[in-house]
Amino acid sequence: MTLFTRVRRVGAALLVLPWLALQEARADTADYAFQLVDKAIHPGAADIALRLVKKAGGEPIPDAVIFSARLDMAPDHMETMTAPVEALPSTEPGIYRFKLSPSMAGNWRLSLRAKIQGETGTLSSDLTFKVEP
Ligand SMILES: [Cu+2]
Repeated sequence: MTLFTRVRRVGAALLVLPWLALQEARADTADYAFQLVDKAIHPGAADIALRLVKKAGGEPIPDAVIFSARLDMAPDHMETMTAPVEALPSTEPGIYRFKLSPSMAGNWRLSLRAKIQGETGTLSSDLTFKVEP
């Protein structure tokens, strides 16, 4: 079992938490956001880097635990079209790397759920970006 498989099982367990608890948790982490560092992504396999920052001040936040990551084409009304997301080792504090394998050009959404050190809530973050032909 890979680390990421285990991480995803934790994510699945957390998804059964009552909806209200999730809403409450999100308020605790509203001060944080993931930002896409890479801009050019093409169909196939692409290694990308995300920066996790505190919105006020923009300082990088290390050691967050991303327990769920889903890539789909919801922005182009193809929510059921998903593509693999693989977590890669981080190379610097506050940077989180993934291998994405989008199958076609168009607009994609990366949905992340993460725990932040010292915060009790769950950060729920959706990033949309264009995959160029
Ligand atoms: Cu599609």
